[in-house]
Amino acid sequence: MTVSLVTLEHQGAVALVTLSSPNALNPLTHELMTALGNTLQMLDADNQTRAIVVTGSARAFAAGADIQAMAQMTYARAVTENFLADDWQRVSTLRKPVVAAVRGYALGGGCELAMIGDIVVAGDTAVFAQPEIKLGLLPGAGGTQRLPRAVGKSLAMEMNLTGEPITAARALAAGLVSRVVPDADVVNTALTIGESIARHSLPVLMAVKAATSRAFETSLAEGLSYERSAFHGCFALDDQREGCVAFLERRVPHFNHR
Ligand code: DAK
Repeated sequence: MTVSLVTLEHQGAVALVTLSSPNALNPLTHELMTALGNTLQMLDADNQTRAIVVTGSARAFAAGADIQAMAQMTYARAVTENFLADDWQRVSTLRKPVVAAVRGYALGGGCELAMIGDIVVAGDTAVFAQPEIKLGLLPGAGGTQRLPRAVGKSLAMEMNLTGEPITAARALAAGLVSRVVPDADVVNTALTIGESIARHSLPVLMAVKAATSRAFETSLAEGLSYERSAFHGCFALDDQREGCVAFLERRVPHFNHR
């Protein structure tokens, strides 16, 4: 029997990708990460898709990397096989906007996968943690890098050094998530955000994502320079003219994504 580890649905220009491991905790096995990477890379290349929502089960967005596999791992193999690196590279290099819709546990790699989302929506019972320290490990996919950028040094250090979880309410206050809604509304809220994104011009959406992401990767002067170039570049697009003219004509713009 072939089990589909990832399910894909389309709602207009928004794709909904659901981690569907037989274990509802969605441990991020190599097989699951391969299926997720394949799906996300395909959507990133698909002209009809302008926003991607990633979610898990009602019990867990994901409970982290596969501890079974890590229990067997050696240093030599981790280094020579570049353990986990390729799987994660493929899910973290998307150019289209990604909304993570988190219900239940987002632990370790699950929290890091949520942070790959450009926007994170959480259910009110969601739990975020970087519990790797309890396994004799440190976070490996952004817990020491994206997390402090999202929540600041003190809370990131507390999470990484204690491994203890934070609630959705605390994640909201810290800036890890953009909204907290009832668990039952998480996916629909993320899809609504996705639809609101997908109304816009695809090349401009990609430019916004790239430029905003720069804010976490470079100096202010470099980031502002990048932003200005990207802004000037918009004047090469039909969609820029259409957007401005539609505003002046008091009508909805019809973007052609070029
Ligand atoms: N991996 C494998 N199996 C897992 C798992 C995981 N992460 N989480 C849970 N399971 C399995 C359990 O072993 C158990 O299996 P059976 O005994 O039934 O065969 C089953 O799922 C149910 O789990 P529990 O019995 O523990 O369920 P509870 O409701 O009592 O607890 C829990 C739920 C989510 C609180 C608990 O299972 C838990 O604490 N899970 C582990 C969470 C964790 O420590 N996650 C961090 C893993 S380290 C990197 C990229 C990524 C990473 C590193 C590097 N690179 C790009 C280099 C990421 C690292 C990590 O995520």
